[in-house]
Amino acid sequence: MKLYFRPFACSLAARIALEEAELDAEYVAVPPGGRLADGRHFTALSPMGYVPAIETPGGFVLTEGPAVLAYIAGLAPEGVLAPPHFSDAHYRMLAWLNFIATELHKGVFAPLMAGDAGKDARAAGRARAVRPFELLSAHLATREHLEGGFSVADAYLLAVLNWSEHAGIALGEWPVLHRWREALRRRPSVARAMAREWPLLKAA
Ligand SMILES: N[C@@H](CCC(=O)N[C@@H](CS)C(=O)NCC(=O)O)C(=O)O
Repeated sequence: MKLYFRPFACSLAARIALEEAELDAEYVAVPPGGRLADGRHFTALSPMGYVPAIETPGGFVLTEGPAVLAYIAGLAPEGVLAPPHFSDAHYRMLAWLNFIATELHKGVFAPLMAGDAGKDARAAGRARAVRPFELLSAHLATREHLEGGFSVADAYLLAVLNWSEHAGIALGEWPVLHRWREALRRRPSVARAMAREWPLLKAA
């Protein structure tokens, strides 16, 4: 399986999941112009040009972070990347994936990190962070993970919270989330995934 990624983008969550479950994958960095080494343009795989995308040797291609993460979780033994199938916790984990994708990734961070975001747009973006950050802080104040044990939802949340400072959000003002991020960064799979992508980000 190939994982198409950009360093420290939301695709980092998929790399963390693969590391956590010790699943083999080939990691393909999508070049700035999108032209892949095999001659295809990345949009042939991911029509919006977005990472993450995965491609199996059999030609199965999947895009959209939450779906990609659910797919990878399904490849791992039960309980490693997701709560047991059909359990309440499993569906709550899916709800967290959607929450992170919509309320945080696209709702808060994407507008804040857009190159053309002016002062007012930034202020509005930071204001939109308050409700989901409050909700997450209350939830994680008494928990180590979003739902039961570590899951792909934690990996996605970590990938998104990594952008805080770049997006102009001082995560230190959210002590629960700041502590949670620091703790998760110490998890071996997370530390390994970040260490692999850090030099690529610096070189970009
Ligand atoms: N709806 C997509 C959005 C993914 C997305 O926004 N990916 C960003 C990186 S986090 C991307 O590839 N942006 C294009 C670029 O960086 O050129 C998903 O949920 O996977």
